[in-house]
Amino acid sequence: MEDKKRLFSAIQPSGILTLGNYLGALRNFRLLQDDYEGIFSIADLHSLTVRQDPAVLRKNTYELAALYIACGIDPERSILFVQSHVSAHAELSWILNTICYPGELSRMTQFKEKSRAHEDNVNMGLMDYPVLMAADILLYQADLVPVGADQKQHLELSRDLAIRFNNRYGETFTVPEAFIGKTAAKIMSLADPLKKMSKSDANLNGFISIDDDKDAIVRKFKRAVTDSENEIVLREDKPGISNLLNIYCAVTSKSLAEAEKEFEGKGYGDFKLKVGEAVAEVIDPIRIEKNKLLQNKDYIDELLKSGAERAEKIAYKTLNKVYKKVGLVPRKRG
Ligand code: ATP
Ligand code: LTN
Repeated sequence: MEDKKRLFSAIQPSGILTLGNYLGALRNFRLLQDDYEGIFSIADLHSLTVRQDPAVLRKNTYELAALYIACGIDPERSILFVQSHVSAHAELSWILNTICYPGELSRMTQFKEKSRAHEDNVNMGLMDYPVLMAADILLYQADLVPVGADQKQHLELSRDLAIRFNNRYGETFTVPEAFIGKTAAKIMSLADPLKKMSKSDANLNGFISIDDDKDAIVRKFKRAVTDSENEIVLREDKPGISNLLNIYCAVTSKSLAEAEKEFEGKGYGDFKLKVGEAVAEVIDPIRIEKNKLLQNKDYIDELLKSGAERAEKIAYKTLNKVYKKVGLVPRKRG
């Protein structure tokens, strides 16, 4: 374990996760945990940047913990914890705020999109979101951060802040690398293939949720927006079909050439059904396992408790180093 490089990632408990979250993020977490020391977080503080119903947020936090495990995160080997349980995240983000400039945050794509989507609640947290994310990553001296393509810009800022801090105060942080999967880094909405599949989409037909059963999954794929041709190939002017092909390859591990060959001469109806069935085959066992785990809240509480204890040890080592570097007087104890 000591020789392994370290990996950190997090997901917000802001709703029931989608096929996009699974293929773009969670699935890679599981694959990478064999080669890295994995640290995975439930980014509940990040979720507060858009309005949350407190009871639903609590429920979604447990849902996400169970989902991590159902997707194959091994809580013995990897660390799984809730972000707000380790207060060093909020503390380091304050320090990083002092070396980050408003212009860097206001030009972030996610900030602009979410400001538009939540016009009535454009709060400071929404703008500061990437700084808290940098704190998450830098606290653990992570070498690698697996995320979907939409988070690339935030990762760049984490790197910039690490380098800036190191230059100003001396070597302190590992500069993290993003890991963005090749095939499923950006799964698009089934209802509008030019838009990212997102769990907060108001159009329920746009996303496949981990809680959808086979019938719902197949129904949504049947309705997926495509085009008026009949060729099943990956092409820029065919975003709907390309998205479905991408999904099919990701869930079956087939290559694009294999998939295109398999569906040569077939109609869109057949193709959509096959994609739906293949997705259901992957999602079904995960949903069932997640719901089974949710029956045992005590077990999840216990895991999260020990996860926070393990995470805290690493996080405070970094935070103490940072406080010292910037000139804060250490508190005397005893
Ligand atoms: P929201 O809709 O609430 O903004 P989200 O669905 O974008 O949320 P996040 O919690 O922000 O989900 O993201 C969790 C992880 O899933 C991130 O690594 C993100 O890059 C990845 N991800 C999100 N949507 C997709 C997608 N459509 N395709 C691939 N990866 C995705
Ligand atoms: N912003 C991320 C969630 C997140 C994250 C992180 C991802 C919060 N902190 C640290 C990687 C590393 C998102 O997926 N929307």
